[in-house]
Amino acid sequence: TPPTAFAAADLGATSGRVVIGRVGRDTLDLTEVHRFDNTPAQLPDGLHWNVLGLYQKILDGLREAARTVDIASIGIDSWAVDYGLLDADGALVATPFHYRDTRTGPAVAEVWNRIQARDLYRITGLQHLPFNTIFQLAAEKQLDRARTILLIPDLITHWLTGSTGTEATNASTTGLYDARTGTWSQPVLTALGLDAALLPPLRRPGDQAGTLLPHVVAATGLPEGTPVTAVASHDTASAVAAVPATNAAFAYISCGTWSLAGLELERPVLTDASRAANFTNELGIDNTTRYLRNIMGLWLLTESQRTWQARGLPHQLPHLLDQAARSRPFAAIVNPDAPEFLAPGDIPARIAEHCARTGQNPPADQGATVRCILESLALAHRHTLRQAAALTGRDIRVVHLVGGGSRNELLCQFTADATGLPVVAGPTEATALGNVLVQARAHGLVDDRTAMRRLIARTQQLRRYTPGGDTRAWDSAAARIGLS
Ligand code: ADP
Ligand code: LRH
Repeated sequence: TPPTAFAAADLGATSGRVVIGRVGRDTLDLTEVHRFDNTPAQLPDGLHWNVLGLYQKILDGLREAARTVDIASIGIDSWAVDYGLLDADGALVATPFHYRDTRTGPAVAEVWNRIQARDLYRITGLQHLPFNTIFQLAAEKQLDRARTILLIPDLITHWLTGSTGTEATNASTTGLYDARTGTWSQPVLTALGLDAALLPPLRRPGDQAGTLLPHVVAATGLPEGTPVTAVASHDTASAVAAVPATNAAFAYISCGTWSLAGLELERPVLTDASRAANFTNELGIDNTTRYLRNIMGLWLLTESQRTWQARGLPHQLPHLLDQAARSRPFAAIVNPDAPEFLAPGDIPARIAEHCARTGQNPPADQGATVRCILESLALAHRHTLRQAAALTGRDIRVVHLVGGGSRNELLCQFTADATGLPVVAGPTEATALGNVLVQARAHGLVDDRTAMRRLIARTQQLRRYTPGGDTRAWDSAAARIGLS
């Protein structure tokens, strides 16, 4: 039998793509049909996503996919936490905010006044990030006009099909979802005074969300009745589903705009120690727990590149990475998760300030800045994985690094050296592969999670990095910024 083709639309914070995944008995092949930038817009009231533009690009990609091959189903995933509001007529109330918008500052304390952070963690198991949906909703000025809250992939799915639902892996990033019961948390909603009717019913990865609306059929050339399948619509959940692990003692780092580093568990860890370490218990496929922590990730690099570009300085990745490779090791180290790195702006200047504050000489040039970013990320990877192992009593034998960051050889090698563990890098498009394989599984083409991972391990290009270098140098660099 010939392979079956699925379309996956994957929206990352830096770029989006539509890919075709062809899945056969023992084959898996991914073809990118459309890639586009995801450029947020700073408006007078704050930082927003251009969701209509992204939707249009997805339609363009689907049209290209339809021209290429028969598409059995479509899956949509994106970054987490952000949402659109629909009014009683189903119209978008306002342009969705970007999670890097700073409006949630005062909302955090307001929420914790209504429900203590400790109680919230015991229910949701969610790490504290100032932009979690729960804080955004507390800062939301348009809630009175809203009848429905839709997370970004659910909003796109709604525009494609007219159906309304919330996919559960992404719901688990809101702060409104009970990690123990797998339902919206009524106690949390009550504490916040949020009407449960605003939140659409939950869907699970593999559920059918709906079929394309007639005008979408007309716009894309896809056949009438083409289904949209709920995938693990949180991009990180799709990426973790596609980690090509063959050894049970694996850790993963989904490395792109963010580094999401952690373990796959059978159940959440809701202890005070886990909360103190700010680990999250987000939902994975098959009701697994994604026990991980957000690390600031390659945002530090892309945002530095943006600053340099605006100043007319060299900003191309190959050049910068080459300069970094030639720079002196451990000249400057920062804690990548310092709050000042979250909002858009002049990251190189903030790194210099951070160094000055911590008694270090600021990086001397662009190469030194990039080296500082990559070594600091490797140290944060190491710190996070060690804590994950300690908090769960798990052994880690191998680190799978997936996402766009797996193409950064320096970062992969640094991560192996810092952790003292072998790093298996790839696939680069883990998220899109996870999206495709959840659809393929819903269509009966793949048996289970293990089979999905084996198929990826067998068919995708992976690169192995062996730990080396001077372990003690990493130890002392870590100690310098309290990341031991
Ligand atoms: P997201 O889904 O969050 O938008 P991706 O997984 O697409 O992120 O990863 C994007 C990142 O991957 C870029 O910021 C860049 O740093 C890195 N990257 C992409 N291509 C390369 C490459 N050829 N070499 C090194 N790094 C790369
Ligand atoms: C990665 C990601 C991450 C979230 C952040 C908002 O794209 O989904 O898992 O914490 O974006």
